[in-house]
Amino acid sequence: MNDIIIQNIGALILPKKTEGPLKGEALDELKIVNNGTVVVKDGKVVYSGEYSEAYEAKEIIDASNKVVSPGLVDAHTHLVFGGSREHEMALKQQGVSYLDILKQGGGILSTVASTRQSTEAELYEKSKKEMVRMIQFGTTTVEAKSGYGLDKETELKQLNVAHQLDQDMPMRMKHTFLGPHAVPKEAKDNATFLQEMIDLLDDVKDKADFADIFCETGVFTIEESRRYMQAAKEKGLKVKIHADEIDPLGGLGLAIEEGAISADHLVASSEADKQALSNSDTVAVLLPGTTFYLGKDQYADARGMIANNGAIAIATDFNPGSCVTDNLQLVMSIAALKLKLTPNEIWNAVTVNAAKAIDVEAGTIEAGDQADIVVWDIPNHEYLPYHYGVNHAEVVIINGKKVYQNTGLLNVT
Ligand code: IZC
Ligand code: ZN
Repeated sequence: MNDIIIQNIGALILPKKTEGPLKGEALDELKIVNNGTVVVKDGKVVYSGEYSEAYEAKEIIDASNKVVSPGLVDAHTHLVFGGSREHEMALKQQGVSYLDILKQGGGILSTVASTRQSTEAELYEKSKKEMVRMIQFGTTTVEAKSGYGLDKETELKQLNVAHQLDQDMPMRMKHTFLGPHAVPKEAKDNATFLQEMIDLLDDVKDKADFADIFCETGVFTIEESRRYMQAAKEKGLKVKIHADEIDPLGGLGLAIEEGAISADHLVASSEADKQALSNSDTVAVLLPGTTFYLGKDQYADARGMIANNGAIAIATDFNPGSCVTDNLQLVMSIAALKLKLTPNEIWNAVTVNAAKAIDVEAGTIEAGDQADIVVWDIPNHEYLPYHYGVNHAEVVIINGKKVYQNTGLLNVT
């Protein structure tokens, strides 16, 4: 007997399974089946496609007038951290920039102080709450970065907490070491600190899938980033980079040269670097929620990157400073409004392409796939980015199990 049949699906979103990420015009291609059926058994998809009555199951979910999609993949988050930075909001209102706050010892360094002070149990409970919220918003796979320790003990503490959550929580996870996220106050100089983080790669390489670095004015240079990425690759880690978030240092070009699995942010990337995307499978992970939250007018040039045959993914960048939301649906709306992505491009960017950016088999609903599926209470696939800032997820299934259902109000008739 099957476990679940989702029946009469108004619109069933079926992103295409491909070897590499969807690039250029292919990003706008999305299969949508009207009146579809999905069948789930033992954690896997048994059938997905046109309406079928050939199956029986213990539970039937009627999805008439609703949309069903793969669970969302959030390919860039700073999930585990101590404290919060609401006091920075007033500074921002007074016009103090993100990098100036960091230079004054706030920003990332303020979160580093809180994370060092937090126990593993405290970090676990706090991050678990965020994961619960992510699941409620329809995210079923998440990448989690370290980077608020900037010392061996705390970086390992963050990675350990993330691995404990990976074991305990239903979501699928990927793990990233972001030791070179900022230069701590006690460091002698940038180069010495970077070498410490390179030396740490041996200690973290079994706990991380990726090594990441913040390449930015006042943080790490292009040359330092290259040194770090090459050292990480020698240890067998795939590499990522926070590139051209604020200043156009050339991080995207470096990522492509070094064969990074993703280059993230890319707000200020040069034309030449964007053109280089055409011959590369490096995924451009765009984080428009961050641009919005930093109050900037200039967003990443997603249309230009797609015109250059680039591969685009969209993620939240959930973190306590520059994008304090774990709602990927909201970021899908910002992607529509500010990056001018089409609904098809947006769905691909938060499913299959996001999965490629973190090297995970996710983002599709085909027979044999792990059954990570969301039922959305919306009439069609274009509706989600349109009706923004709210939660449209009605049922979330991870590994074939219903893990969330919106049960509505209490004591209201
Ligand atoms: O805590 O501010 N950009 N790192 C690089 C961040 C944002 C996270 C933070
Ligand atoms: Zn980030």
